[in-house]
Amino acid sequence: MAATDLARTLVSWAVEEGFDRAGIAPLRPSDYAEAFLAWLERGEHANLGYLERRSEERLDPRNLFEGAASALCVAQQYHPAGADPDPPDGMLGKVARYARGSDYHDTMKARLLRLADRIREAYPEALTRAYVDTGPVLERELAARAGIGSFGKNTNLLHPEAGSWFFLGEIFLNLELAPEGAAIAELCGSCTRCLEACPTGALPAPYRLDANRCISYWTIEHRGWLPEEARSMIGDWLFGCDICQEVCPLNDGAYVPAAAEFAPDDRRAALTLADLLELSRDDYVEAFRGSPMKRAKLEGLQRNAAVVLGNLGNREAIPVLKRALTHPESVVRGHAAWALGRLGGPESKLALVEALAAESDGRVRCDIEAAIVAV
Ligand code: B12
Repeated sequence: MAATDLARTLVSWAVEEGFDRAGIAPLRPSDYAEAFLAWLERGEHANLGYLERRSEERLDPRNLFEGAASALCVAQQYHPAGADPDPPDGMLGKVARYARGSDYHDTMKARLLRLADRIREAYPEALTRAYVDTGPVLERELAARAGIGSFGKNTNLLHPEAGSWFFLGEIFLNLELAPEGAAIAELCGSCTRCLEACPTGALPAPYRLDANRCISYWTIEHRGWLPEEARSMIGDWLFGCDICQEVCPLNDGAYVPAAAEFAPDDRRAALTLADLLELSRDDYVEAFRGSPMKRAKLEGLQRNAAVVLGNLGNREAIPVLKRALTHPESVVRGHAAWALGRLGGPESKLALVEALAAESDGRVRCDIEAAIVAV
């Protein structure tokens, strides 16, 4: 079959498999290698050390395996029409839209693997490798080349009708395929809304994100203690952040229907920050089964919940934060102390003084002492 017909066939199979859009990117070295290496050099990847590794594949995907020649790139919409964008404040933290339903890593990977099976059955000479998120590849650049979107100034890939509420994945193939999917022209024009709206200055320049200042990075990827500055930075975000996407004019009304699996899960939508702080491991396993929020682990979510309660300033949270001062995880105790310091008042102070007397972990003691000074 000619390279063009084959490319069209694979794209149509991807859509049949349930992906919203697909295109073909012939493999070649990255056009943005210099920008990527400069980003690493500036340390704007924060503690995401894995991005420093496997550059020969990331910057030239032909090195992924012998004969790798093309990528079948796919997009999957995740913002379901009618989903409540902002939970009411008080005792609820915000969860990025992508993380309210099932884990896209699992559901998209299953679709990609079925698609890869179909390709290999029809073309036994085909070698395939499927990735969603976790491969050593610059997925946005490949998808841009496959006509799935174009880079926005917030670094997200944008589509004129679908905005940026979509995930990316791809199957790398040893088949020579013609490019399929016309490149989408630059869409931002003179707009700089995302750069201005980011409350933490994580977008210091167009097409450049500094993870050290990104709420999404701190709430999802950072393990252990949050530095003092990051605690106030995360505001009311429990997991992830959508601010740079919410303000994008292309996302205004861009509610392309999403697969049902990404609808908010009732088991989690009802959990208040207080519920989360006191969730047992068994209940966590049950409520977060199949959720992308598991990436932060239970103690990470509880750490974030304590911090958000401190940032929300709702004094009704004092009792639950007091109980969290005896939490088995030191990171949760330390952040609960910080939150009590933020909420202030004599009840918080007394609890902190009592906790200090009983606490033996040096790091938690530091947090309690600082909180006592702050109350
Ligand atoms: C590390 C990572 C993060 C990090 C760092 C983000 C970042 N911008 O790099 C953190 C944890 C902060 C993060 C957050 C989010 N992420 Co993320 N993340 C990734 C991951 C694993 C690697 C990204 C990477 O390589 N970054 C390095 C930077 C330098 O590369 P880049 O983002 O591709 O940027 C390119 C441009 O900057 C371009 N460029 C440079 N200069 C110039 C100049 C011009 C003019 C142009 C046009 C381009 C350009 O070159 C770079 C290299 O290709 C990818 C999956 C993957 N393997 O690609 C998902 C991915 C990018 N993330 C995704 C998502 C959904 C998110 C969040 C929306 C989640 C959330 N709601 O909290 C946020 C969005 C934050 C943001 N504005 O980027 C999706 C994006 C889908 C889309 N429509 O774009 C991806 C593709 C995962 C997936 N499979 O769907 N993420």
